[in-house]
Amino acid sequence: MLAALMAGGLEASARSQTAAPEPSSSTARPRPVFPEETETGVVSLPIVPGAAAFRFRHDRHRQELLVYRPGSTEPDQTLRTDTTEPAMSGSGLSAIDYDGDGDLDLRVVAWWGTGGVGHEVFLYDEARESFERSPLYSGLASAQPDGTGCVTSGGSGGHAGNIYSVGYYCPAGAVLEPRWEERQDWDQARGVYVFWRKEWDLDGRLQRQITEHRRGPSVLWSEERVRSDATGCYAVVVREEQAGASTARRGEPICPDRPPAPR
Ligand SMILES: [Ca+2]
Repeated sequence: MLAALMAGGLEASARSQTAAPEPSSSTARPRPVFPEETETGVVSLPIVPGAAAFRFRHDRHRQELLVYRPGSTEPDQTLRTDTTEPAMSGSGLSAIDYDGDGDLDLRVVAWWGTGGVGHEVFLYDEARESFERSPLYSGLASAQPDGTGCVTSGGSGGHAGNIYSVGYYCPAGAVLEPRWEERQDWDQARGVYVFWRKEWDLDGRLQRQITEHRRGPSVLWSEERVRSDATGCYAVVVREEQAGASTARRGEPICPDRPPAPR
């Protein structure tokens, strides 16, 4: 599922005709902090709010990120940075709170292109005063943490942003689980963009699924499936646009004979 993200625009999502569920927290979305580049290559970043800044030196050639705790003159930690491309500018290093614990975490640009930008992410562990690579958040396309540990992630695959995939993901143990995902592809045979949106509940059950055939600003055809908690079945409504008139009809309900397999 995450692989799809790599191929597929956050900006495109903003044009979506369906509203995304808001994160449960009212916390303001964190913003990345970029260090001031220096001639020596040693840069400072605040990690723990109110405390002295850490210093870092990223050697892209050796793929090493040296970490200096406040007051240290020698590196306290060496992190491996598996980066395949040069940063767009500077060291490629910045800090943002991924996991929502209030401390900033490190990220290093690992790849970038028209599909977005991917980072190697290192979470700060305040108890250990050290950083650890996060397999959970590393490599996601254009991930934007929302301050709760969840991230929006996705990328554009072309057609001026009309081909894209984007989703909202939250940690569940060792994986990120989707809360919603959207995707739009071009269907050459029909000459339409096909748009999908799926929404899951907190137990991982698919609650709602929308499929649309879009041409320009018009939705020519759509199908919406909504799950009933009482029956476990999905009510189906199909809408069609023909000769300027819109029709809607109920389809046969879809009743999975067993609950969806855990993802
Ligand atoms: Ca953090």
